[in-house]
Amino acid sequence: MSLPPTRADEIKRGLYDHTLAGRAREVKALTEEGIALGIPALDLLFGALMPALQEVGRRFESGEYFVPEMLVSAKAMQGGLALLRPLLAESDARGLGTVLMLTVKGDLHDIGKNLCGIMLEGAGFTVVDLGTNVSADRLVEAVRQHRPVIVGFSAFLTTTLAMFKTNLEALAREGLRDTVKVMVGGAPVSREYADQVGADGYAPDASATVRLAKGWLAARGGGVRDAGGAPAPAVVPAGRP
Ligand code: B12
Repeated sequence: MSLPPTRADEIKRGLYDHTLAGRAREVKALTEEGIALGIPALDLLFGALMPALQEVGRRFESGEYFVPEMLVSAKAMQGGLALLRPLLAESDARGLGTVLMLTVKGDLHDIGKNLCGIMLEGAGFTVVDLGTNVSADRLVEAVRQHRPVIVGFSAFLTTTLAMFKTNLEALAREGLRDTVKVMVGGAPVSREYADQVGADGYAPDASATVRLAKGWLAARGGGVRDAGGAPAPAVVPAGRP
């Protein structure tokens, strides 16, 4: 005999369905209710919002959904994510250093990057988010300005993956490559591809991103500098997560 669904189950089911249908108002209301009821933010995210977006991707691939459907679903999901953000990023510490995050030029996908940013903030990093469609010139300028310890490139299109290499080359040309660790990610990215373009690390999801970033700090003795502070210590060779 199965138990009747609890309100928490109904909320998660509703979040999934409404995200899939792109109903932003309903997603916002249910996320608020879920938070008020004490459903863990990670449960709302990984138990409802993310699976819905995965299903959107599946439907797009099979021709059931087109760009407009994908867009309204993504917007609805992001409305929920914005409400969860303060809970996911709750942290007393902010001293681990600055991570610069961006989606590469030509690419507008930012949900995965945003999620990584939120989790990095939660882990104690200061995150500077440059947004989407970021050129190599803008990256170089931002590295000079913010002096991050880590830079993260996100790409979701096979056609924009090549920008990882463009960005890495720009950093090298400007003498900045050895001042930062570079991590890459996004749906079509693999560890092999990350190695091939010369990134220092790859992570398949936000938790692995945090592990990777923290692992790099640990590997260099936890020593970090403040954003805008003294020059970065030499980059140490890093293992993959
Ligand atoms: C939502 C969505 C959109 C939205 C994006 C809205 C937004 N603000 O992001 C909109 C509607 C704008 C869109 C547009 C397009 N899209 Co789109 N989109 C998607 C969809 C459904 C979901 C992507 C997503 O956000 N997933 C959720 C996140 C959380 O995914 P995730 O991979 O789990 O994220 C984790 C990791 O990737 C990692 N990670 C991510 N970034 C980083 C960065 C670093 C540094 C690290 C370490 C880790 C890391 O951590 C994340 C968190 O855990 C995917 C389908 C899919 N399966 O990916 C298609 C998809 C990516 N899109 C696709 C396509 C084709 C397009 C369009 C070209 C469609 C068109 N004809 O116009 C345009 C391109 C626009 C552009 N120039 O960028 C294809 C790409 C195919 C390919 N191989 O190139 C996909 C795969 C759909 C498909 N199955 O065909 N899209």
